[in-house]
Formats: sequence, structure tokens, C-alpha cells
Amino acid sequence: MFNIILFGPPGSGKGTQSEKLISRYGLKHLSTGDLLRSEIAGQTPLGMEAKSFMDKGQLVPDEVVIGMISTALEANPGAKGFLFDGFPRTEAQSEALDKLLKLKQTEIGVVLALIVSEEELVKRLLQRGLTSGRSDDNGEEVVRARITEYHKKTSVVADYYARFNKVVHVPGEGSVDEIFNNLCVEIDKRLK
Ligand code: B4P
Repeated sequence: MFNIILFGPPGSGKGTQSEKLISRYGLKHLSTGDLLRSEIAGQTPLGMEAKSFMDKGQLVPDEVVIGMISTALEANPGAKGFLFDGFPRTEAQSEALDKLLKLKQTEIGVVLALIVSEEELVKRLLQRGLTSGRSDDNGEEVVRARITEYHKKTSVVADYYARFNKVVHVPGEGSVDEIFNNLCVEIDKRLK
């Protein structure tokens, strides 16, 4: 089993690259953003709670997303490996993920961290907001709040995995295919 974390600030291209990576490597895609948006669409109690945080550009409480990931791992016993997209986003989520994977006698193989400048992130998210209908892309204030939340709570996740020598930084600006090829080079090195 080979498990990957695709890491980076909001709008760094995690969702975009995940689609390509799961198809190349046959991994199960676990995106907490997608899982939360599907709970919101289904108007579940969890979705309604999550929405109140997401609309303000804030992270959803740890226990909510950890519970969702735990359920998703249990639901996919035969997976060849998992691609975690947008999770973990706090140190508590990182520790919880390590424990959940240990129970499955596996671990994170690599953390691929996409590097994108703040101005490019804001530009991409506002552009997506024109068509996505996503309330968290709707206006510079909420977009900047998400980036601030990333610096306050999420950037430490890279430090956490760096302690185990698992982090590789990959430039996240340029064409989608160019970035994808650079990510594949890093994965292939570790699969050998
Ligand atoms: P997510 O759904 O994870 O999404 P994201 O941060 O917006 O972006 P991503 O990096 O996937 O960007 P994308 O590829 O789409 O999170 C949404 C919210 O959910 C969070 O703010 C939080 O509230 C909540 N949440 C999720 N997980 C959580 C957790 N674990 N704990 C707590 N809360 C959680 O790319 C963005 C745009 O850029 C797209 O329009 C794309 O077309 C464009 N783009 C991509 N690559 C490009 C390139 N190379 N060049 C130009 N444009 C590019």
C-alpha cells in the first residue's frame, strides 16, 4: 500500500492534481473538501455544522473531519493506497491520521507540498469563484481568511511530517501538466 498526502494552501491545485494522480496510480481519492461539500449538498446535520465554518473561510473542527476520514478508510478495505487531498490540515489531524493508518498496518509514503505565491492563490480562487458557486471563493475577504487560516493552523503539518523526512516541495505554478509530471517524478522515486 502506498499513501500520499497532497499538501498546500487553498487554491494551490490539490484538487486539480489529485484527479490526475488517482488515475495514474490507481489510488483512492479522499478529499475532505469534497466530502464536506457533499454533506452540505445533502443538508445533513454534519454538513450544516461544517457550512457555518466554511462560509467564513475557517477550518471545520478536527473531530468532524477525523470522523469522516475514519469512516472513509473503513469503507475502502481493498484500496491499493490512498491519496489524501486537503487532509490533514492541523497537527491534531496529522496525529489522528498516523494512528488510523497504523491500525491498518500502513503509513504515509510521501507528503507532496505544492508551493504557490499568495497573489497567485488569491487570483485563482477569485477566478474559480466566478463560476463555482462556492461561498468560500466568493470575495477577497473570505479567500484571504482561508489563506490566513492556512498560515495559522495548517502550515505546521509540513513541519510535522518533515520530522519523519517525508516532505517534498514541488513548484505549483506553471502548466497543470508540467506540475503533474514533477509530482510523478517524486512518487516514482519512492515506488522503486
Ligand atoms: P478544499 O476543498 O480542500 O479546497 P481548496 O483549498 O479550495 O483548494 P485546492 O488546492 O484543492 O484547489 P484547486 O485544485 O481546486 O477546502 C475547502 C474548505 O473546506 C476549507 O477552506 C475548509 O473550510 C474545509 N476543509 C477541507 N478539509 C478540511 C480539513 N481537513 N479540516 C478542516 N476543514 C477542512 O485549484 C484552485 C483553482 O486553481 C481552480 O480553479 C483550478 O482550476 C486553478 N488551478 C489549479 N492548478 C492551476 C495551475 N497550475 N495554473 C492555474 N490555475 C490552476
